[in-house]
Amino acid sequence: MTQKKDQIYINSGASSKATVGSFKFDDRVARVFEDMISRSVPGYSQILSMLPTLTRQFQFANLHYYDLGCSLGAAMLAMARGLGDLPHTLVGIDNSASMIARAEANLDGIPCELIEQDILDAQLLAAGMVVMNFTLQFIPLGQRQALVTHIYEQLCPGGALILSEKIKFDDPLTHRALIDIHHQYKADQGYSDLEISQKRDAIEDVLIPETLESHTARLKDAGFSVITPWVQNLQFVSLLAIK
Ligand code: GEK
Repeated sequence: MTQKKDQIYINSGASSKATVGSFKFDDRVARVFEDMISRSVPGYSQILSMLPTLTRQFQFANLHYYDLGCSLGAAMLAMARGLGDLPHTLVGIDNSASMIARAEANLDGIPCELIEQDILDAQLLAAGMVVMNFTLQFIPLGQRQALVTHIYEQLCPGGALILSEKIKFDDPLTHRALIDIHHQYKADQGYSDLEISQKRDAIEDVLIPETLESHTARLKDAGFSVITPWVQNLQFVSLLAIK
């Protein structure tokens, strides 16, 4: 993949919340997304590096392996590595045309399907594993349970959902402490204070985090029998849910 530097909020020219505008997964973002997510989400590369191992653990022949909100296809590449020679259908879905176009180039030569579609409209087929790596957080709150339940219904017994999310904390001191450390992390990655605050303003209406307890309760309601965080780095958590 190509690594172009995220300078979106250096060049935005905006000086206030009203002028920053809402965050969109458009071509400007897709072009720099790899750099943006790795400098913004501590633990992102750790999750990707473990995905081949997790995928090997949930191998079921002739089933679908989904990446919902696949962006540039990074998780699909990792899943393909884990699937090896197993007969399977690897599917990535994203509603950003720019992301899908770039994912197609990144996954050139890997047998898979890439679909430009809202994951809320997706009719999933029988699946061995579903990855939602930092995507559910962009789905309206009222539609999250139906989506997670649909995933559960399409997974085979023993199949897994890997759900990575930015979470919030009920305790205001914990919440504040982790936000402050995360801002320090972004500053350490080279983002200026202005870039950090403009990105926060742009994304706050579109990325709606929930507590770990809410995610766990939703997965339980869907029917998952094993539900456990397997990675946490600050407020970025990945959950393993097994049917
Ligand atoms: C990775 N998983 O690199 N339907 C389809 N796609 C959507 C929807 C929707 N309703 N809403 C948002 N997206 C990736 C990273 S990024 C995470 C995922 C982030 C897509 C959106 O277009 C974007 O590509 C992705 O979900 C979220 O492992 O930016 O924090």
